[in-house]
Amino acid sequence: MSESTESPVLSSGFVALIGQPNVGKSTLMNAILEVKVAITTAKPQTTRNRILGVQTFAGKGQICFVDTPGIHRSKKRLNRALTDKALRSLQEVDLVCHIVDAPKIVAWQKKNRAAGLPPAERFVMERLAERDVEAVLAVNKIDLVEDKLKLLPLIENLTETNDYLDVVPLSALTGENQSKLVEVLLERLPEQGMLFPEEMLTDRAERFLAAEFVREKIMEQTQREVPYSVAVEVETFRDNEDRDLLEISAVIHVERESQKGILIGKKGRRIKAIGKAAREELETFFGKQVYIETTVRVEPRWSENPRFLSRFDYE
Ligand SMILES: Nc1nc2c(ncn2[C@@H]2O[C@H](COP(=O)(O)OP(=O)(O)O)[C@@H](O)[C@H]2O)c(=O)[nH]1
Ligand SMILES: [Mg+2]
Repeated sequence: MSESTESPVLSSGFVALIGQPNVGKSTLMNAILEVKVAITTAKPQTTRNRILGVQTFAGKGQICFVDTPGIHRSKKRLNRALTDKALRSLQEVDLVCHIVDAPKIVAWQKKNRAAGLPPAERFVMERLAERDVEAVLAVNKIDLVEDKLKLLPLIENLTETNDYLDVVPLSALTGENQSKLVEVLLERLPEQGMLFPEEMLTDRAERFLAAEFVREKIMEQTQREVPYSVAVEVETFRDNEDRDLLEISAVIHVERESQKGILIGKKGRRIKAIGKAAREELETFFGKQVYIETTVRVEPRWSENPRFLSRFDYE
């Protein structure tokens, strides 16, 4: 048997996307998948679950991303559960992709006239170092760093604590250098053939994705504590083939009566706007007309309630 007739074994494996809240983990995963499976907003702590996103690169391999909640220090039960969830995923993957927000760190250094890292970033670095995992560093949002010369000293600061296999500056928003990251990840993953069928996108059910799109619209359209006091559950997800329509009903749980008032808004205007924005997003995703009905329900202090947290797979 000559070796030249054998096709090469493709690389594949699980890559955890980890980092502080709001550094662009979900945006990066969606960009590489070319589909939005994880919701993203300008607010921190948008992601609350581990979400698998699979992309197959023909002839090269398959990357199975594990998008995670942001790692941060907090006293709140929900936030601690989310950080724990992210840290646990470190142990369950082949490779870690640590993402940092370049312009944010540069701004912090300028403000503090310091060359080190912000405490919140050091917190993530230390958690990584403790676990002794193989990691690649993705220095994100370089589209917002005007002076590209600032990137070199920044990368030096970032690589002082941990030994990264590779460092890739990139932008998840513009796509700059994204293919370089893909290349680097594929190189580092084991040669073990495909783990999932080529058309596999995520392990999350349609019901979960629908609830997440609704939560994204709420997070975008509300302020202060309200985005963090909301949990969304899809009760009905019915494909009405006669009418070629997806029928969805969602319950929006809030913690207080006042939050219910805010969500519904004057003459129901806000909930209507949320429903409309969610419907448009769902129609794009499912490629089908959607009818969506929402109900707002008060569930006092759900974010401190272990039973509720596990029902939503937050804890
Ligand atoms: N300018 C810029 N914004 C980005 C980039 N990547 C993510 N963002 C924005 O950063 C915010 C947080 O992104 P998200 O993916 O939700 O962050 P996550 O909490 O780490 O998952 C969103 O407003 C994104 O649009 C980037 O490369 N450049
Ligand atoms: Mg996220």
